[in-house]
Amino acid sequence: MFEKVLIANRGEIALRIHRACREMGIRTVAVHSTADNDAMHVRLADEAVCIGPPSAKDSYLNKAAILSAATITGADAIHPGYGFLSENADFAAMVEEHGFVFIGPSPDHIRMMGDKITAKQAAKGAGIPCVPGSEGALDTDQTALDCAEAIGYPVLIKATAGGGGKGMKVARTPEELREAWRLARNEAKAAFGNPDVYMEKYLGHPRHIEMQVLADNYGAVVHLGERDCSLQRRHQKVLEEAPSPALTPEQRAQIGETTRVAIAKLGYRNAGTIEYLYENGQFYFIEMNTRLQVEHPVTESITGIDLVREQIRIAAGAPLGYEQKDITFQGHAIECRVNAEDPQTFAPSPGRITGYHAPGGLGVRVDSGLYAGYRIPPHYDSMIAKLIVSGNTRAETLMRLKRALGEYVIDGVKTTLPLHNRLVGDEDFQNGDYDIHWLEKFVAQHS
Ligand code: MV4
Repeated sequence: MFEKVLIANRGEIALRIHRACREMGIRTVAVHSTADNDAMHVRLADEAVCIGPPSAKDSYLNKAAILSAATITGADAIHPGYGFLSENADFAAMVEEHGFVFIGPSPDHIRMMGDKITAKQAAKGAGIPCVPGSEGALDTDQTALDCAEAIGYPVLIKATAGGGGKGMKVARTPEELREAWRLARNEAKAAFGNPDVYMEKYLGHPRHIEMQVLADNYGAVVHLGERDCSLQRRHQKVLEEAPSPALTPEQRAQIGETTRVAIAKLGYRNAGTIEYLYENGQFYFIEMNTRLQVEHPVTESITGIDLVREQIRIAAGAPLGYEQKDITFQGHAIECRVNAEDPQTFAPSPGRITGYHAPGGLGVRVDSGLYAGYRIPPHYDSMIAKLIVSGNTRAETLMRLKRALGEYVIDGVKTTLPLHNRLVGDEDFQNGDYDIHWLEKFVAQHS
């Protein structure tokens, strides 16, 4: 096992990784920008190295500074968390070239899944159901028109270097498609330096359901069920739950087994998430995330498996040690992302936390680096806490969530807690009756 792990991240996820390391008897190295001198992840770690000024590109994205910090502290391995360098194949390769272990998949798998066309081709080849669409990139507008004719309108143009919704265009007619193809290519070129776009049949009202997998270095793979992440605003997830209110145990077992077998075929290792759109009882692959995800705690809640510990064990060369039949799902879990934002306009609200009280009690988990007196820097993502609530049933979880939200006090900055309070009181939400567009309408109604 590793003796020392460098955590190449900040905020709640740096704390989350530190906690897993501490329980495993592994020492931790925090890295931080000058804006994070007083951050909780720096205080808790065994050692801390300042790697640059506030701007992420000069600190948390500074590959050379992070590798230097690993060298001078004698770390064995680097955990990238989520965001920042977590899905940067070049960084993963550099980590290995410098003699450290990257706690994640191989650089080749990160690269394959980072390009949405190669990701989809790989998924399809491994037996994962995909959205009908173009074979690869659409190099001319005539290719696009022919493809749309074959699959039927409406269609969606997506950037191969995209993901997260950037550079997507819907087209309902050939005229719209010519324009969408041109615009999407220009946007993709400007945003990612790669103009390649591909096409999919546009699904009008899907849910966003993702499957969690764990794979060791010896071909063993398990799935840990799904998370329903349909509640998003502008491609930012707001609340996630496991299991999905839309699936039966049989549907879960079926898509889970298809996913598990495919991940084994791809020779993937470590933790991963396969994102699907789910509509009319059918699953359609859209992307794969090759990192730990923000919403991983809801899966931990219903499976009892510590995903970060498993990532570290796998990276250290340990076998999984259990099989699919050993994985059981118990109860329900919901995660609320708490952002330092105006709950109406979603404008960022950084600043000093003047008062802080986190909820507690049975089935309540708060992952956050907040404390009274902490100053939230303006340079990074606005997510400041995750409230994860679990119960034996969805109904019990909802009651407990309402109770926990009522206890949560964060003074000094605006937060999205009032949005969550409204959400848990909504009838559609209580019935699990929502798709990927539902939250945008909910937010519009309440502004
Ligand atoms: C789609 C889609 C409808 N049809 N693909 C948005 C982000 C990226 N991960 C994929 N996205 C979508 N792909 C087809 N063929 C609708 C979306 C989409 C979406 C997906 C998941 C969660 C929220 C969303 C909000 C708007 C659009």
